[in-house]
Amino acid sequence: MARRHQVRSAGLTAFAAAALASATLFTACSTDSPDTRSDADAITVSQPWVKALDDVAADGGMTSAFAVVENDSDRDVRIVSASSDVAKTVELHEVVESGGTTTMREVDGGIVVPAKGSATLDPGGEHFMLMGVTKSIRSGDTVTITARFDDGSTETVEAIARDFNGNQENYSPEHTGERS
Ligand SMILES: [Cu+2]
Repeated sequence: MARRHQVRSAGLTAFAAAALASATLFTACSTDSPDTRSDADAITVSQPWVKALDDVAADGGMTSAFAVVENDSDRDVRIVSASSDVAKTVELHEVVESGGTTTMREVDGGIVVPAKGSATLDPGGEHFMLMGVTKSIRSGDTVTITARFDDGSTETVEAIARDFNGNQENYSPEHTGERS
């Protein structure tokens, strides 16, 4: 009776030791090379451009900016807000189909750049919406756009203005008071 009990507890101990060892291994693995970079350091923004804007309304015009955003880290990175030197405000927008028309609206929770992946901001998709633009932006001009990430770090890029007439999305009703 006593011997049998001994054997069983030895078996349990071995099992516990093995479990502990694998838990330790797992921990060692996941903390091997912690990515301590800020979101901005993990992100590369390329091909930034902005739609040229010729006629600016007295109360400010609107245009959109685009880029390819790559994430070199093992975690998703989120763009939570943005600003620009030529706009009063910049919103993060997406384009959605609604009742047969395409409409743009603010992205809920910001723009996600997946781990080891990228987000392509382009006409017809996610974009920076520059609102309250008070001067015209001509093809070839550069405007400064700063993206702010979830952890508070920021990345500033110079976007080149281009004439672009495709994908003129409708503005959703809450987008503007300029509807006639
Ligand atoms: Cu928009």
